[in-house]
Amino acid sequence: MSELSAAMKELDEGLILELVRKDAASGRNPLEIIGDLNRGVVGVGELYESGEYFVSQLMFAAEILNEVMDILEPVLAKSGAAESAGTVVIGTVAGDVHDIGKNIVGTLLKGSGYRVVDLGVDVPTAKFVEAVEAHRPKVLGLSALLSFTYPEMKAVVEALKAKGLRDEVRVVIGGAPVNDEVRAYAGADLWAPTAMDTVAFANKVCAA
Ligand code: B12
Repeated sequence: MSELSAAMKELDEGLILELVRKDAASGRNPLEIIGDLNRGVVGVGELYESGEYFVSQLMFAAEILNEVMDILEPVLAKSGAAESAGTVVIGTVAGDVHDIGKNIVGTLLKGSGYRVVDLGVDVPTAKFVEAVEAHRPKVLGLSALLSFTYPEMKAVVEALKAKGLRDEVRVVIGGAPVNDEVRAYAGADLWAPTAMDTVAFANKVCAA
């Protein structure tokens, strides 16, 4: 585990911000920095599951990541294409407020030149449909980390069908416990286990 991953796992805010600033200034690829942080966050999740960390520590991890993203977004923006590669709408489905992974996905997409319309968390089905109607994205990203919110993803896909919008947009789903079975259940086009899969998928869809 790198020093940055370990600092993330230990929630050493000062050291994390110092290392990220240093790495970013030295020209280290921001995607590698995010990779290190991701490994640390997985460690945070494990400590939570084993009872060593509590919800307050998870919230703190999310706060630290938001601060880190404030540092990395301009770096990612500089490395992205100047013109918009296309529009992507993302959001976390109704009933679910997890947003760390979704925010990473949004940041990476922005860094790759996409216009990202982030609807936030706990987004009702109707709001996803309105956003697809208004922004006509080629890709819609749905995030869900709670198993009981999987029906919400299916509901969004069904609502797009009912409005005749389903053929216009590719639906990609993500979030730690999601898998290809959930994708099939929801009627989505792709399950993206990592943020980079989302970017690769958007690149493929938008280039077509
Ligand atoms: C942090 C965290 C929280 C934080 C969230 C803070 C925040 N702002 O997001 C807080 C404390 C609020 C929280 C609350 C709860 N949580 Co919680 N939480 C987690 C935890 C530890 C880490 C999740 C995380 O951020 N991971 C880091 C990110 C980077 O990873 P990621 O989300 O997987 O994202 C990557 C990919 O999945 C993908 N991706 C993610 N989103 C998207 C979106 C798109 C469009 C795409 C394409 C890809 C993509 O790309 C990302 C980057 O590579 C997980 C444990 C775990 N192992 O995942 C539990 C976990 C998700 N939580 C869980 C639970 C049960 C809850 C609560 C119900 C707890 C409670 N009893 O109150 C509440 C629910 C609140 C709600 N209504 O949403 C369970 C869910 C179980 C299940 N399968 O249903 C988990 C799995 C823990 C567990 N094992 O019990 N939680």
